[in-house]
Amino acid sequence: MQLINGKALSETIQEELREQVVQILAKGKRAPHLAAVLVGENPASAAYVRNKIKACERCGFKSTLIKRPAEISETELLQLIDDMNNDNLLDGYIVQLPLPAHISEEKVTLAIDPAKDVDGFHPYNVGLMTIGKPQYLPATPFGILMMLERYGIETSGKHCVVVGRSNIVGTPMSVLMSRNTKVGNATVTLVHSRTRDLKEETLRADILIVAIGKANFLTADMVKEGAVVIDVGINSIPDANTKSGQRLVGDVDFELVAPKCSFITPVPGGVGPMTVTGLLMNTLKAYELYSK
Ligand code: L34
Repeated sequence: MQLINGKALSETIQEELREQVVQILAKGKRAPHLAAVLVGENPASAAYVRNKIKACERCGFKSTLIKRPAEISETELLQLIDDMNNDNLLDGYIVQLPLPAHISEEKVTLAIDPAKDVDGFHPYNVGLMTIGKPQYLPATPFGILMMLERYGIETSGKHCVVVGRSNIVGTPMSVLMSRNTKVGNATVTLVHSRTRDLKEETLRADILIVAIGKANFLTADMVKEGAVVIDVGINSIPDANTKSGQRLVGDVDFELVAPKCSFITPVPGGVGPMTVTGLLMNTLKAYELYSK
């Protein structure tokens, strides 16, 4: 069993990004600039956004954190988005999800200029990805592709089972793994809450990508010997032995699943840091494509 170290790989790729920024600055140009909008006080969202801002600093990107109270109106948020769309010195931005219930995530996503949509969530970018002409890949699937590539994990002809059909992970992941690309060419099965015999499907997987949001959902009896397991879940569970009284776990019962795997990602330190790195890659691409 080999651990896929997302944290270390992130550091390597972020170092490469930093070198590219050094080259940009040496030409007398400005640094790439990412903004992140954080609405409300969700501690998990705050932690993720903090990691994004810290990564920008490490790579020499300019970053702007825009905090707004949970009570912000939809109109005010849409106005902020309009301002960011018109800011020529801002290459890309994200609006961290989830948003408070009174704000339509769909309206917000549609308001983002696709050129600045470094999350890759706008339907225009989803469409480009789906037809194999991607502009920005959604950061988590992008991060997973980079992991598979850099760890030399063969995907062509393999049976990939994706667990979960969210717009930001499961659905795009299933599309990307089936495309005719370097990391791709897999035969993909997408399973979800209505799948009749989930275990029968997961047991057939050479590559299992689990993004369902339930702690310890994937147990050892659901995994084929030698499978590659990518754990996208990030769940906080009570743990009396930690200072905070909580601990992060994925969707995979890591203890018992890991011994069966050829490769497995840990939580934390697996997919999460790669999501952050995917976002930075997209921001540099936005800069290269559209900065004047
Ligand atoms: N708009 N909303 C938007 N874009 C995104 O790409 C996200 N996502 C998901 C939630 N909402 C979003 C993230 O940023 C999930 N996500 C995310 C990003 C980073 C990390 C986890 C999830 C991460 O850094 N995880 C660390 C541990 C973090 C901690 O200590 O709490 C890890 O090692 O897994």
